[in-house]
Amino acid sequence: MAKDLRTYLKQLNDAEPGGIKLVDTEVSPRFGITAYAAALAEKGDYSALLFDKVEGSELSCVSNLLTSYERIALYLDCEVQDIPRVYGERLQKPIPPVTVEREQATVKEVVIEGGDIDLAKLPIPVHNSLDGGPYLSAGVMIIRDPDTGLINAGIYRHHIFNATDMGVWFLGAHHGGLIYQKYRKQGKPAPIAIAIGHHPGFVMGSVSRVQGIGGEYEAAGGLMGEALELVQADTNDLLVPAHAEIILEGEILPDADHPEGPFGEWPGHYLGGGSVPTIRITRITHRTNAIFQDIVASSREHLVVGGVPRSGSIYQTVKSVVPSLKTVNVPFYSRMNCYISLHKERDADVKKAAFAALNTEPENLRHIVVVDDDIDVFNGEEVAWAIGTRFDAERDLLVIPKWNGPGGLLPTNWEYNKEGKNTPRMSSGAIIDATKPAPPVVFPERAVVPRSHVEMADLPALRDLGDAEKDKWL
Ligand SMILES: Cc1cc2nc3c(=O)[nH]c(=O)nc-3n(C[C@H](O)[C@H](O)[C@H](O)COP(=O)(O)O)c2cc1C
Ligand SMILES: [Mn+2]
Repeated sequence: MAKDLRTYLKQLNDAEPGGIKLVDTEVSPRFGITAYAAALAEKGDYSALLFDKVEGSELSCVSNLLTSYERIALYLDCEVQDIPRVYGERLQKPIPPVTVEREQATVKEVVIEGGDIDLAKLPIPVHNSLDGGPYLSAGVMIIRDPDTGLINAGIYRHHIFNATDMGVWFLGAHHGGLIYQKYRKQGKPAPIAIAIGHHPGFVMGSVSRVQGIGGEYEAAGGLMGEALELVQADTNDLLVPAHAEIILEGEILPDADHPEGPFGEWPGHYLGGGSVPTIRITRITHRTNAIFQDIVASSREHLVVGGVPRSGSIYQTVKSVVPSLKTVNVPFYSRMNCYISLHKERDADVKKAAFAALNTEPENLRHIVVVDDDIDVFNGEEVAWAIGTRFDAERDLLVIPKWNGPGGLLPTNWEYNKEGKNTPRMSSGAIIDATKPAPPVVFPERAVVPRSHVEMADLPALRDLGDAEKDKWL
């Protein structure tokens, strides 16, 4: 059976019993879905949520699915520490997709066309209090480059305008926007499809940094460990994932720009917006009992889904410059940071590694922290400890003025004033060298209890204080 959202849900349910929670009371798509995730997050609980009854829709909705590194490690079949290496290696071994007949394509089980199309019947949430409306936040938009014929895929936010129309917001040099501009220059509509709900390897393949236009289907195959099955779209010449939960087909209109936003974005503020092109949906196909997949843009899930692919690419480039690299982490709690651990052989290793990382992800990275290989970069406390103990700002801080921007989604890339008019600006990058000096300099040893003795501690024998002890001491 081909891998899809459902095979992953089963894998997760088996590996992490209780990791998927069912909400079978009716919720409103307006804040009702995000309210559950927010209430759980306040308790430090990031369970996946399956909403069975969303007001106004017959479909269910899954949210909060990919909220932890463990859930990524599950489908990559590796340890958390090894995610960047394994992810990078899988991207280096892309697997070409295969095409199946319509009869085999589960996404064609239900077809909605013409006047029956109504986006309000999909459980598309309004996420945060000031959002301008419902947003499709985890749809993978597929578009063909008219010059080369190559198919490109990526996730772009879609503000729902009415029953058939939605916006599309492209950042900077993302291929989706570059391809759309080619159609627009010719005054032609751009045929597109949007896939909603699939295996995490497909979702993350589509947001991986693949060189050149196209290649995301192949990257998805590499991550899934099998060829992605595609099927011919009904209304245009695109090939779309045959086992997505839902496919929207339509076109980006060349001459119907529309205001969009506000929208709570991954840096946790309302960012982006302005006038964007309109997509008109002309057909919907979906599986029986389709599960709509949502990723709350301002939540941990977005940061895991967006950050892990970057860690994979950064691992590959840094490793080629500094072979003694141990691992890297673009942490889910601050995706503008990147933590790199390495076995320092010479002092120059630090800056070589940091610049390689910055150049792999120039859009979002601002702060590179380099630590020694005794520091676990997946543990923010350890990284903070290394900064506190091995970093001297005067000597070990390198500021790179005007590194990011201008504008975009980083709040620091804007100048704010009391009139409320924002002007795009550049903001700086920084390299924080929190490593010990390179050999032969001798630095104090880290204080630890001998490992062999830690392992001898008889933990199962521990018990609470009994009456005898209470009488004795309390
Ligand atoms: C949940 C999620 C939402 C995203 N939203 C947007 C978006 O609104 N606009 C955008 O340009 N990129 C967005 N991205 C990033 C792109 O999908 C990503 O950089 C992708 O690799 C771009 O592919 P492309 O260069 O082929 O267009 C998002 C990523 C994730 C994980
Ligand atoms: Mn691309």
